[in-house]
This record gives sequence, C-alpha cells and structure tokens, in this order.
Amino acid sequence: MSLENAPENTDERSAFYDRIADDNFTPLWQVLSNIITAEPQSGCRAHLWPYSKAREYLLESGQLITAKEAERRVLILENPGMRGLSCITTSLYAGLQLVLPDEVAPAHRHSQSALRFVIEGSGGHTTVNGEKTTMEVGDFVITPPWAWHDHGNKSDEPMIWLDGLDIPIVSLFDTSFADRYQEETQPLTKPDGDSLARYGTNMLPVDYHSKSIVSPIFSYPFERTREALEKLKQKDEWDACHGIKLRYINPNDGGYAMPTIAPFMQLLPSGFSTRRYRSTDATVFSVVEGSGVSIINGESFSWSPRDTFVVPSHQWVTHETSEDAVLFSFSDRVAQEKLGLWREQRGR
Ligand code: GTQ
Repeated sequence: MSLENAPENTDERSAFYDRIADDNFTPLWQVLSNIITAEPQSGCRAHLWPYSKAREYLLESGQLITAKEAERRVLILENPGMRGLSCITTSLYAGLQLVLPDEVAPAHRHSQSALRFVIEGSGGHTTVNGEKTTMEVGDFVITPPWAWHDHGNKSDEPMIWLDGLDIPIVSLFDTSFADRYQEETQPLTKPDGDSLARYGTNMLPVDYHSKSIVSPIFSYPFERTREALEKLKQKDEWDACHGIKLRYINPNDGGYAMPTIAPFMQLLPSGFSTRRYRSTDATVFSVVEGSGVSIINGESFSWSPRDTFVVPSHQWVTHETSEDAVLFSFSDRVAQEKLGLWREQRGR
C-alpha cells in the first residue's frame, strides 16, 4: 500500500474510473494518500485576532443589529485556512459575542455544547436551565447540550465574551437539533449561585450520584482560578511545556467539564520560556493577563490581554513571556482522548 503517491494513470484505467464514477464508485488507490495522511493535514492555520480590531468591529455591529434580531450578535473567528466554514479549528467554532446594556439574546436550546469565556464587562448574565449566572471578566461559563439559555445585560457597559462551541463536531455526526423557547427569556427556578454552592466547593450533596458527562457547575469564577494559579506559582515546579496549567473539571467524575470541549487555564511566570510542544488537539487561546510571544510552526505571534489565537493540530509551539501571563484555552482533547486519537509530543 502506497501512502505517498497514487498509482500511475493509463487510458484504460481512466476510462474505467470515468465509467464507474457515474454509478458513484471511486477507486481508493486514487485518493488514499489524500484521506489517510502520514500526519495531520488540514487547512487549519495558526492565527491571532487582536482584540482592538475585534472590539471595534463588534461595537460597530452593535449599531447595525440588535441582539434580539440577530438571535446572537456574534462575529465568528474564522480560521484563515478554512474560510466560509464557520470554524476556528476543524472541530471547533469560536466567536465573540456582544450584548449591549438592556439587551436580551432570546432563550433557545441546541444539541451543540457551548462555553463562554468573559472578556469585557461586568454584571451581564446568562441563564441556563432556570439559573442565572452573573458574568465577570475571566469567568468560564458552560451551556450544556440541549439546555435552555438566554443572555442579558443589566449593566451600563457592553458585555463581550468568547463563545466556544462544538458546532463542527455536531455537524460531523449530523446530530444538530435546535429549538426556540416560547418566551424571550426562561423563568428563573433556582437562586443565583445555586449550582456553584451545591457542586463547586469540593463538596457534593450527600446522596448525590450523577454520571452526567456535563459538569453541573455552570460558572467557574475567575477569582478562584486565579488564586489557585498564584499559589502554585510560589513553588517553582512548573511544567516545562505548560508552566502552571489547570483543567476545568466535572465534579461528577473528575473528567473534563464538558463532553466535547476541554477547557484550561494556565499561568506562564514572568520570563518563562516553554519547551517545544505539540499535540493533536488544535487549541484556542484567550489572553487574560500579561503579554508574550508564541512561536507556532516557526511563525511568531505577539499577544496581549484579550487577544485570541489558535494553534493547529500537531504544530510545534513555544510561549515566551516577560511578565506573568494568564491564558485561558480550549480544545477538543476530551473528545480525542475518548476516541483514542489524542497524541502529544514534548521537544527538548
Ligand atoms: O449564545 O447560544 O456564538 O447559539 C453561536 C451559537 C453563541 C449562543 C454562538 C449560539 C450561541
């Protein structure tokens, strides 16, 4: 079996290929090297979206259309190597969402999972399954699959957050379902902070036994995550490739917080240069604090707070910082691990 080149063509072969094509047959040997590659080979490219530009365009879109009319006023971060496909990696979607003061993004639900990572503003909210969660910068918020959710903003500043959804994964499996709630917003059935108190304090209600593959915690407040990272910085046992990197978990089983998207937060101490690293989970980064430079597949990307950048599957990356930097990130690692596909490699 040749993985590199297709066998040569002859007139006789070509005539055969043409004849069977009409009946929806294709010879494998003509396409094998394109569909089973020696290494990952997508069009996904490394890219950085500077926040200054994103913010300007988002606020401009705020003059053009309301959140209500748009359903969700989002500018999709499209990977430059896969334009028109509404995705940032082959398996994930990302966008920046704007909710202006007093706006409502109406209640709906879909089979796609979503995460929100808050970038700007304070006091906006999202309601998930009858519980309202206030959003502050750095908070990581989950919308589980098929959960009713609506967003609002009762503050007097724009709220902007990064959306991460598994839209391409759901498309791959052709399992997309969506539904509109009969009212603009859903009724609140739980007090604010209920799920965090119940499931998010390293305790669980006695006799609670859930095997749900989605975390019951809707919102992971930044304050706690930041404090943990700061504590861990004190002892300099940092991972050579990741600095100090934590993953958001599902307290039901210690697995990732979401079934298809793996979320992380990491701290790269000032002056830290990471060792070369690559893994098969293309990863989206959102800069929370600090600035630095990432070299992805030989190309240099300088980042500062609120920028978004993407590292494609299996491309070598290093990060370098001149001040403490905090990076949120997400990838499909959880899905790849479940399917036995995930690989990583550490350079020297
Ligand atoms: O907030 O529910 O960026 O349904 C894309 C689709 C956000 C949302 C997106 C959505 C949402």
